[in-house]
Amino acid sequence: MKKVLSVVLAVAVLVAFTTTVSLAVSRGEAVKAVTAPTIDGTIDDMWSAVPELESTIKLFGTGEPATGKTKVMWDESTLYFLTVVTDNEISHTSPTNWDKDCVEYFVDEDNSKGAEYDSVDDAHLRAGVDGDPASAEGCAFPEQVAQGFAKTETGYVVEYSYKAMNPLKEGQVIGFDFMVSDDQGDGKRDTAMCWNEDATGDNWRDASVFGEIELKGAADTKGTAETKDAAEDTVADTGADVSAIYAVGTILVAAGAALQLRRK
Ligand SMILES: [Ca+2]
Ligand SMILES: [Ca+2]
Ligand SMILES: [Ca+2]
Ligand SMILES: [Ca+2]
Repeated sequence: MKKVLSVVLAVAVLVAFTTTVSLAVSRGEAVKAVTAPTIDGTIDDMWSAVPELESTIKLFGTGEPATGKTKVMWDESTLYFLTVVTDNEISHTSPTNWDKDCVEYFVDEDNSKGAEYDSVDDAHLRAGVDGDPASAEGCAFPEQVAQGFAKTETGYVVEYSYKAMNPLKEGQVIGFDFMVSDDQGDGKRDTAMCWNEDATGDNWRDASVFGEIELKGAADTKGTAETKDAAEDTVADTGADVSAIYAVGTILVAAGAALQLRRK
């Protein structure tokens, strides 16, 4: 009986471990830009070497949301974002920024994860659509940002640059998230989709809920081999996959414990 009890306890501890160790912060990679992309809404060739981050986390809303895929590049002074959005109706009729179609970027350069924006290097950046001006909080504006926009058959493309508050360097991990908001035309936001698994809807005021991206070196000039690895790493690094690995590990250990019990 004692043995049964200790095995049950061991399994319970492992299950608890699995739950608490789940790493829900999304992690991705940015590629160093050898030359700066042109911020005009036309996708430069160099973007093809950058892994995608997808907005899979629905913060609120019902129905089919607008979704986006974002790529990040960087150099010593600047972060560059490219977001390809699927949105069947472009709308920026509302007088309030957050009720319009838009892409928002959230940056915490030193990844300090403050529960409030730190007034040092945290920024909330908003790219408007179809001539709607960009806006930004937590940084100087408009000197630090530039925005390009283009409509596509399935939505739109945003290209965006943000001049960093401090010099950026390879290997640096910055706090980051992006959000795609969608209005279907009545001037009220319908859905919002984020990249970071831990997103709470507070990313406009709380830098502790951002994901993380690592500033990697320039892409392999010969082709996509290095890029492919980077993309696979990005997927492997998400919290969901880490949780899955721990869950499988727990099942294996629990199965081992049961076997041990049967043997005794
Ligand atoms: Ca461009
Ligand atoms: Ca829309
Ligand atoms: Ca910070
Ligand atoms: Ca609406």
